[in-house]
Amino acid sequence: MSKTNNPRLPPGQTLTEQLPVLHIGDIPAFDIDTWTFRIFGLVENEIEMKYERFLALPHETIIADFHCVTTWSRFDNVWEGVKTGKIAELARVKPSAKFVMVHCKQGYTTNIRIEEFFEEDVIFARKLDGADLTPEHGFPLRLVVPRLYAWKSAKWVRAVEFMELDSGGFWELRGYHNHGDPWKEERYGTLFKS
Ligand SMILES: Nc1nc2c(c(=O)[nH]1)N[C@H]1C(S)=C(S)[C@@H](COP(=O)(O)O)O[C@H]1N2
Ligand SMILES: [Mo]
Repeated sequence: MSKTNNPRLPPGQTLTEQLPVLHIGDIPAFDIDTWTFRIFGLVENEIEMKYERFLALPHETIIADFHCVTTWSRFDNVWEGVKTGKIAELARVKPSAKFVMVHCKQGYTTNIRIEEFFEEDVIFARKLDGADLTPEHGFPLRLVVPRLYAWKSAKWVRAVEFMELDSGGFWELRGYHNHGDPWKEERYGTLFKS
């Protein structure tokens, strides 16, 4: 790890070369027969797809920096997968939807504002730096939201829920900031502030 004056490094962050592994709980096993990806809530067309169908969706690649609230950042991660806009097309999100809740195997959740969920660089990633995600980095599928702290980049994603009202995810309910913009150092929320 090294400190730099790199303008790409948000305040309080330190650059790391290797992508660290960080999560709560055990790494879930992947079973292609039981794995499903579900889109529900405020949508016209609720979807539950199997892995083969997800693989057949058009894939794209983004290159983005990754900033964890515990102060490490890794630059130029190459993520390949399906952009959130494609998912919305299939599900036909209702105009009343203003927030999403991302649900993972093992119960981890995180909430995101809908306009930020649909930014151009937000992707359900299957690959990192040209190789399939490893189990510890979220195989077979993780969300990547590069403009927010990495706790919003949920690993082992299984469902996305479209909601009208905001609701806290796992870390958002435990003191992390509800929004999490690394450039504004939105690290901790109001729950534990005096
Ligand atoms: N399902 C799940 N996703 C998660 C987490 C978690 O605990 N469970 N931790 C988050 C946090 S805090 C970070 S920093 C990133 C780390 O991703 P990495 O382990 O691939 O570096 O995953 C995020 N996604
Ligand atoms: Mo993190």
